Amino acid sequence: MADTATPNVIRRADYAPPAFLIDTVALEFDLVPERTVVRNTMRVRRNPDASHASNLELMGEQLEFVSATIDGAPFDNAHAHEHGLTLSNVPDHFELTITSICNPAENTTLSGLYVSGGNFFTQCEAEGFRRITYFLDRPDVMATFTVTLRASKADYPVLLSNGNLLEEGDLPDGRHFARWEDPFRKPSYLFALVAGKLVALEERVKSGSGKEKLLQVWVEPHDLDKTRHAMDSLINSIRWDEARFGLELDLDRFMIVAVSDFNMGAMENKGLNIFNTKYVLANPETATDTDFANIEAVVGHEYFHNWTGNRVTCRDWFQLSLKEGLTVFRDQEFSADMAGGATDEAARATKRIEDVRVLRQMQFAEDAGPMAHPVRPESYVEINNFYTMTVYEKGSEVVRMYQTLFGRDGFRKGMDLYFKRHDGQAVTCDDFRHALADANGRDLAQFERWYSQAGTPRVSVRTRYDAAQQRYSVTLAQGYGDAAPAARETQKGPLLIPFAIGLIGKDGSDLSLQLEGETRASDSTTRVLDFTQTEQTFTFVNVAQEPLPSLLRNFSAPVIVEYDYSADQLAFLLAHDSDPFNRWEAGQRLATRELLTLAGRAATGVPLQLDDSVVAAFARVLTDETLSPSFRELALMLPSEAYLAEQMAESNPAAVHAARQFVRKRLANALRKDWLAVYEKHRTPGAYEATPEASGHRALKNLALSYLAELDDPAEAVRLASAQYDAANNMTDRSAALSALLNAAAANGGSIEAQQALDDFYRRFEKEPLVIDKWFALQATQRGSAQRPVIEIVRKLMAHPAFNLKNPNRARSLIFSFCAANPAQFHAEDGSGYAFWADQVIALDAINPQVAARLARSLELWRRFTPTLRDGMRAALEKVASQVKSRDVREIVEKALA
Ligand code: B3K
Ligand code: ZN
Repeated sequence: MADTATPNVIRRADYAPPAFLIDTVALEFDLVPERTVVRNTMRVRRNPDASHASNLELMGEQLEFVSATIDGAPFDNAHAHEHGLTLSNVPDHFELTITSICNPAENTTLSGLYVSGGNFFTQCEAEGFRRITYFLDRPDVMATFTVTLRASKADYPVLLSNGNLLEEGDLPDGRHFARWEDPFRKPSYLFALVAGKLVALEERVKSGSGKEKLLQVWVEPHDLDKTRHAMDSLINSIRWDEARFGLELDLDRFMIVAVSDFNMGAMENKGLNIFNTKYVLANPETATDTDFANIEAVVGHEYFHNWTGNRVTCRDWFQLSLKEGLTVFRDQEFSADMAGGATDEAARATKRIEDVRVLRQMQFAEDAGPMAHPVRPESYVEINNFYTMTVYEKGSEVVRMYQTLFGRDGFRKGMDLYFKRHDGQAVTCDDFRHALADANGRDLAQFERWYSQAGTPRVSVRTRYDAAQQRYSVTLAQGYGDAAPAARETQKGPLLIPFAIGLIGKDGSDLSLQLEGETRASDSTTRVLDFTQTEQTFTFVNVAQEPLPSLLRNFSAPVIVEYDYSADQLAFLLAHDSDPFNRWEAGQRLATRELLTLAGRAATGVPLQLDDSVVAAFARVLTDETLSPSFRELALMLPSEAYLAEQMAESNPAAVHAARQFVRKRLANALRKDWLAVYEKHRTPGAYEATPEASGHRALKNLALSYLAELDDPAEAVRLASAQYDAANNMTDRSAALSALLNAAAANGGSIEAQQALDDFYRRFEKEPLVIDKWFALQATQRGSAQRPVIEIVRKLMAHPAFNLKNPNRARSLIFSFCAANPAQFHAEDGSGYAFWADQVIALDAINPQVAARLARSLELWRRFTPTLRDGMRAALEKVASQVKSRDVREIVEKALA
């Protein structure tokens, strides 16, 4: 219904090849902030594989058309309109030159060519190139680009574009130029230019075949001391892609540029990656361990796109996961290898747990609401709304399943075949699947459903032990439960689910596994079952004792497993499972179940109590010195409030908050001595090191501090946190101490120590925008109280001189942090959070639709909440729907209300 009511729905089924192709592009830019002139000369020809069209329809937005010539002669049959330029009755092949003007200074959308901090930057994916010049701005039109940049030499001493620098020199009137050439054909979304006052950290490395490569990380001069980690991450990425996939850097030069105004994380433009400063700049004083890890992951991600995305690109935007799912999988594997190599399963598991936590909290929620869509969507109104958790994170899980099915070597064979077949092409998710299938001699027709069906699959498990026959049967049944309407209409049949399983004996060790019909037990104590039918039974034989099943080891498929474990069984798995992921999972299941029961009680006003056995299970993890600190930190962290609220039949954020706080306080008070001991033991004195080990110690120590801040008498925690704040030589410890002080003070409406630390933090880092973002975010996500609701603090901060709605990082640090990461305060019964949300979506809509649309999504699950909250959210959504202008926000709110 939404589809017919909304105009301009783009459908996958309507794909048609372009009527014309463009082989070469020569761009000339005269860069002036308010009035940049772009001259674009293209070699155009009719596409032999498309149906005939007499007109050439070029896309263009927010451009002032100046002139068009064909083969050097003025062309009068050119008609400029709101969406582009129509050239009527064009020849079969010709050289087309178009001159147009754009206004980068006024471009607050940060899509196309824009000015940030006095420098020029571009962002073209998905459809920003048409805001720079008229073009066939679609990924299946691939051309080679030459780019000439001209600008004032004093104002823009550095002029960069894709590929290799051909020449540079001076021009009259204090201007200069640079000419760049990218030897590889590419779609327009990978075009980039940068011009301004920037400096670079440089390094020369030899690639696998012995060729020398120039690597540069470009930043504003005062940030040069924060580039080392990004450079190291880039070098590690280059080495890793050679070693793991045999993929070499194909250009002589590879550049990363940091910009502080950026809509997302980073962009993989060919040879000229443009990054949000957040994912480049780091030193121990300004960046946390998480920041260091994120920088490594994002630098890797964008670098890996050079092959998965750039050399082989997408035929159309419905295939987005072809490059994004695959590249997320590659960056996850890179980070895991960097942390634990190929064999340290415990270290790899830390990364896996973090990734799965994000998937379950964010992607499962997406799949349960009005924006639910398959990994390969069927339709969209605004493609920028489909850079989603489903396309990225579920897409990555889909790619991971090939590796789970075929092993690392089989996966590598599939990748090799994919590049052999498709290098230089714009292809589809089907092409990728066929390469994996053919390289491994397996029919993967059923696997296609992972790309076309939305919703989170549920696998329910029944087990039966026959002691006399020594047989253990596991019956798996798959379905989607009560799926969201948007998901339900895509569901056609059962999936091929690689279901990894182990069986655990009474002493906690793995039993050997032999399936019925096999002549002997397999070497591995984990088996990946090919689960392909709606219901299927797998029978293990020679099972001498009744085992405890360890299900979906290492999270072998993006599904929800339903199995009725007792609390004792979960505690046993938490203590013994040889699969580190499932050890963590057992603790999470135990905690989730307990927390949901408590939230139900809190919702109806019944007093809360926590079973001693749960406290005991946590105590064992806390004091188990054989477990790595990072694992303990993950295992002792309770599921997030957002995740828990989503699990309730009717989401009740206040009840979830009450329950979770109750458990945190109970664990804090009951295990006070242990938390203190852990706090002392895991300090990291001496110089800061960003290694996984050191950051594991800090994570566990700071988790202990956060629990200590929950004590009924927090005086000791406040003393420890203040001392840690003052003595910290790194941002991880300093921000954790500040957060502990804020939360310890919340119940009393604030404290002197917390206020002093906040003021000190601001003064200390006034000149570091990324740290000031943290200062805003810490306040927006802090715990509130009846006397001091966080909305009041947020409103006040909106008027702070350092707040700036136009800067996406700053908007995210205050507004998104409050609306999306502080559920108990945002969902206040009085609707104050929703009113604030509506005002901000509307304000952002006029500045930057992409950022506004992201914020708009924080109410999409409104139907799942309690009646009062539901009414408040609907009213706010209706208000936004009646006022927004952009296609981006309109799609989100209309889908939410439909
Ligand atoms: N490909 C870009 C995302 C572009 C988003 C456009 N709205 C970054 C990435 O995934 O690597
Ligand atoms: Zn990407």
